[in-house]
Amino acid sequence: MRSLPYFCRGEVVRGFGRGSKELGIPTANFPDSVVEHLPADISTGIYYGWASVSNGDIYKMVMSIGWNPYYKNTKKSMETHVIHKFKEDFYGQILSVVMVGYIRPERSFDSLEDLIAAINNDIEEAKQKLELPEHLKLREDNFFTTAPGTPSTTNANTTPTQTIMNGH
Ligand code: ADP
Ligand code: RBF
Ligand code: MG
Repeated sequence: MRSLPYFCRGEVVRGFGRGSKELGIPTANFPDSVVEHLPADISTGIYYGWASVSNGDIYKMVMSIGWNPYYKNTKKSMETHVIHKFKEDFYGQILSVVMVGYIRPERSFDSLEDLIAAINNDIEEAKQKLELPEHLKLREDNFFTTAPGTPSTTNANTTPTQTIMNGH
């Protein structure tokens, strides 16, 4: 995938409300505008990388892009699980991510337990891979230090062209 690493940011919107949080794996969903801007060579599937909320700390993340075959969604989504325990929800805030590597395609599972086990494996793989020097380097990218905060009508920084961006 030529487009990796892929940098993007956008507002955190409400997702399918399936209670992923109750399963211990909340996923912050990006709006359609961000999903629609993905380059053609970023295929659906599971990715790992770095993420930060507003101008906060940078954490490891795993992301699922696609139609969630287990749930047979009709809408393509891009959902990020940040590998960190947050005290509060952050709907409406700007999530900045850099996708650095691909883990696997999306697939269906026989049970919810199997889906959760697969996601937990993805998290372990992400934690390991992100320790590689080439990946640790991206954590230091200026992209994160210049992240805009909460969207506001008076802040020119949060116009769509700047909240949605690609590092290439
Ligand atoms: P939804 O269906 O609205 O996406 P989820 O159950 O997936 O609901 O929960 C996602 C929300 O949980 C995020 O939008 C965010 O506000 C919050 N959240 C709390 N901790 C995390 C985390 N570690 N990673 C992602 N989102 C988190
Ligand atoms: N959904 C699927 O249907 N198939 C998958 O293979 C799949 N893999 C995922 C991997 C990760 C790392 C994450 C964060 C989500 C994944 N999902 C997948 C999406 C999942 O179904 C969604 O977040 C649910 O809302 C969890 O209950
Ligand atoms: Mg979600």
